[in-house]
Amino acid sequence: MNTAILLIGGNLGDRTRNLQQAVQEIATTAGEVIKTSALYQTAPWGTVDQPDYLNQALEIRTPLDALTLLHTLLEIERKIGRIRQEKWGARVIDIDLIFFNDDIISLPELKVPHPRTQLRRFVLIPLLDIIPDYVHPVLHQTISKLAAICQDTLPVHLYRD
Ligand code: PH2
Ligand code: MG
Ligand code: MG
Repeated sequence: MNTAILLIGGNLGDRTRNLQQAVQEIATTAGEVIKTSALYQTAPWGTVDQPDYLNQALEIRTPLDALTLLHTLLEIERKIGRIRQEKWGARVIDIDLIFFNDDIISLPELKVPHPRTQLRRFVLIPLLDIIPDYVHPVLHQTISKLAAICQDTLPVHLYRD
């Protein structure tokens, strides 16, 4: 069995419902959902001219290897209605693989740990809820430490429906 950390997010349509559907699909096709963070409303990173996102971090236990998991997650994105357009543009659902065990993977289609994890509060703050003491396998610092030193200032707020 493998432990994977995912970040899900979206900023179009019924955001809460889309995240809920993603969690449900992940549970049925990718693996058991062990931990879920709170939902966070987050300012868009990258391209600013788009609505705020909702983001949530998940820990799952999965029998799938990393590439099979990636393809399974992309299939779930398609099922929920994602149309891939511009990089960093608005989307109904995005499911990113952040960590996979303590593995370091560098393939054209998959980089793990996700290379921009430490630069983004919209990733680090949800991760703090579920794995504050996890040591980043490349940077050798905990999520708590990475969150404390992160230079990103974009707002991330606990979301209440
Ligand atoms: N995802 C992006 C680009 N920008 N900004 C926020 N706040 N949340 C995201 O999930 C996000 C983003 C590309 O995947
Ligand atoms: Mg993403
Ligand atoms: Mg993605």
